[in-house]
Amino acid sequence: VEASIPQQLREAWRKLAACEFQGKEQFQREVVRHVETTLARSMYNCDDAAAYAGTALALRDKLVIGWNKTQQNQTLQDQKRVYYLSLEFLMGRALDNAMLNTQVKDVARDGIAELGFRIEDVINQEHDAALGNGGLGRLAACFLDGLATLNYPGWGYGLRYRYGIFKQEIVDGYQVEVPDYWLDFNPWEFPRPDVAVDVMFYGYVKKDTDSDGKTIIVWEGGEIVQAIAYDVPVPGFDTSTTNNLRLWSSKPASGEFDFQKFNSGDYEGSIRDQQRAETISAVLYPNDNISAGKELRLKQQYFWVAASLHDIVRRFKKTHRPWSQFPDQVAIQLNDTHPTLAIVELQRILIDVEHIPWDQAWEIVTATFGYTNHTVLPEALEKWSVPLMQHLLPRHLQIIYDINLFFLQKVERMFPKDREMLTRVSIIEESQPQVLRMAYLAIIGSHKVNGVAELHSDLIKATIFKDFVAIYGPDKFANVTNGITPRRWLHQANPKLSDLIASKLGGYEFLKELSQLERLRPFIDDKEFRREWMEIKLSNKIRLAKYIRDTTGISVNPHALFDIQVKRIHEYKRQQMNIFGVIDRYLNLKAMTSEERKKVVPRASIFGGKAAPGYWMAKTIIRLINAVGEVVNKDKDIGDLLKVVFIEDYNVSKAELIIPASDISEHISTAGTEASGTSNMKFVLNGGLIIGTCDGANIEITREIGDENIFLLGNLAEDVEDLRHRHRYGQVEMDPKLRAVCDEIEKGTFGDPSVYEGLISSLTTGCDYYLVSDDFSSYLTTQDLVDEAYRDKDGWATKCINSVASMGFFSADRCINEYADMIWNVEPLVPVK
Ligand code: OAK
Repeated sequence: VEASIPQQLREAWRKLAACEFQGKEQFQREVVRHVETTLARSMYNCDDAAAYAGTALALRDKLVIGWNKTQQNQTLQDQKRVYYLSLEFLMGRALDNAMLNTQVKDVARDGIAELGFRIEDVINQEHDAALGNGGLGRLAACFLDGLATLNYPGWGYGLRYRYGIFKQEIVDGYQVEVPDYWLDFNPWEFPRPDVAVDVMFYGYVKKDTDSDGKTIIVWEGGEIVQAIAYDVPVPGFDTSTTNNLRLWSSKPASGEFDFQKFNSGDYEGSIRDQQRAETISAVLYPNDNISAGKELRLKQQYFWVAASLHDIVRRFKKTHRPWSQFPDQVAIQLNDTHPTLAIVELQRILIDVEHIPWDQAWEIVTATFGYTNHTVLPEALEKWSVPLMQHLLPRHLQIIYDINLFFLQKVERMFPKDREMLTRVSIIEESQPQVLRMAYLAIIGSHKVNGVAELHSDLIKATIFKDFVAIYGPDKFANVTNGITPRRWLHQANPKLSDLIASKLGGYEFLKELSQLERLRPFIDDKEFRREWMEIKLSNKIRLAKYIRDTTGISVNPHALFDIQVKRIHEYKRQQMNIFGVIDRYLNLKAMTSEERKKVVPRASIFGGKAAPGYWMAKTIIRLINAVGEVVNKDKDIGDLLKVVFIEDYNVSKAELIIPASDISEHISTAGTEASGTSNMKFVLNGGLIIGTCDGANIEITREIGDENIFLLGNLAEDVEDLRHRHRYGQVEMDPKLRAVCDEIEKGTFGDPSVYEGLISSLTTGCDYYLVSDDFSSYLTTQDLVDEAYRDKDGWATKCINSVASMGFFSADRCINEYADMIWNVEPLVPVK
């Protein structure tokens, strides 16, 4: 490489190499240096924000040293790397995580205290990196942590949105969206202006002949946008390995910014062109489990995929290996279908640019990619219009046609008499206009397809991808049950519990080998241990109650049973069933005598979550939760017996506050709809119990912790089809208690009932697609069992501790190892000191 320093000068460099701070004093020196020089502030104007900036910059320097070494080592070792392509990375805050993973938090706490600041206040200054919607984006973030911790050479590739997921404000009970401009001060990213890739859109395709007289295909004449890399260091826990998350930002390609217009005084025209380019990476689409189908979204997808593949191919070509070895050097995982065009783009590069014969190229492509499906909801399955693809990416559409043709020929050979099969499995759906089924393309272009929990993986094989199992055989389909990083979701979110566990297990080894939690079991009868355990839970509840009081004015008794449902608002997740249950509870309390009320277990029903801005029904559910809260929380008859809270703007850092405070959390999706769920794992790991349906990972959680430690309810996935059929044919009477709840809403007890007409009619004329009525009585009885169990404080503690001891399986590290063995075929690297 031309930029590298000549051999004879390298000794001088080595002597001068930057080194990490060691100990408190050096840390403090670095913080003060950054405050005084980088920020040009002083002790006379250093507020919490400046203290955060100084601390973050000191930590960043530390990370960069390990990061550089890791990257040099990965290049030197030249082993197979894995690339995780995800349109979403819901990283949350970085400072606390960096301190914990590099194990300098105690030093930093003491050091910053001596400079006049509380570490918690400093940490709270940080803006969440919220480049994601929900489960899929947070999973990507947990996977990056796992990859680094296990020393895998693994990169993330994503988009650097200028605006992450919107901030949610609640105004008069309604959700209002506010843009999340998060890049004002972001010390965790490094712009790489030298890593720039030109990406083309539109244009036309023509046949040409090369110098040897061979026919070649040329795609040209399109609009070019430049992708600039921004790198984010991802430190592993207790290792020097620091991986890279590369996010692409769009800008006009050099020469594209219209100087003609600019010089002729048409500033607006020239700025418009610039903005058009910048718009590509401007904003995250705020839909969770819904595909928007907008042209700009498709542009985002291709822009990101083309830049990432260019980067990966460039890195491979530096090794001068033959192309046949590409899959031995590169594994690419597709996080849902959003990056499916990567399959087409790699095939295009191999055939059009590298002139490799189709079959050989296709073998390389399919050996490289793996595809993870994250949902069976029909509205989330991506389908792009053929005319749109033709316009935006004409060459790619041709290649898709060819992929489809060869695939259908193969299917025809296998099932010669089955015309319907061909229609069913074709990438092209014969609708008006025709659309491309991206999931089918992803399956055809990958060597492995996986679901994210056992039930989900079984369901995709039995339903949406059934034909493909017949075509490829069952071995192409696998399950990798999701996991979570115990570093963020136990150690960082719940330091007291982590410390208590460490005190019993003799250190923090369990954070790297979560199955070690099993060793808690001998302490189950240790009185002092149990007391400390429950005291920690109470202190986490007090912490949350204080936050709720400070932000909403509602006072929640920390001794009440905290019942929490925090996740994206979606009909399939059934927050409506929860709030209907709350209304039923309220009606029961109102009907009781004061003597009867004395026996009631006080409860705080806590909700949080964002609705997609265009998802009217989800917004109505938020409105109802807030309306119920307004009535219940000021009802003198009720007092502490029931409180209803909606926490505004649920995000990763709020999750870290909320999850450790739960007694019970709700995971009550209609069976068969929630692919896995991951917050269910977080809640149990933090010593909370679950009320939930037999859906997603709830089933495996039950298997691990035992069915005596979980409150299961409702119909099974196998019953859903039949129940829906009966609703459609008017054969189901609404559950009487649900009827009573609806009547109460319609009476106007929770304000203008016309607001909730649509919500209620979804249960009646709408055929109750999510089967609220069918599960409602089971839900209520199960909630009664929860109350009953909570009365027995000792029994409850036993359940919680036993559950935590059984959660080892749900570590993201286990997941990453499964992907590495079964799908990626990559090995860890020995980290450099
Ligand atoms: C988002 C957009 C499109 C398709 C799926 C999603 C998504 O977030 N799915 C969620 O993925 C999580 C991680 O695998 C699962 O735990 C959730 O059940 C699933 O809804």
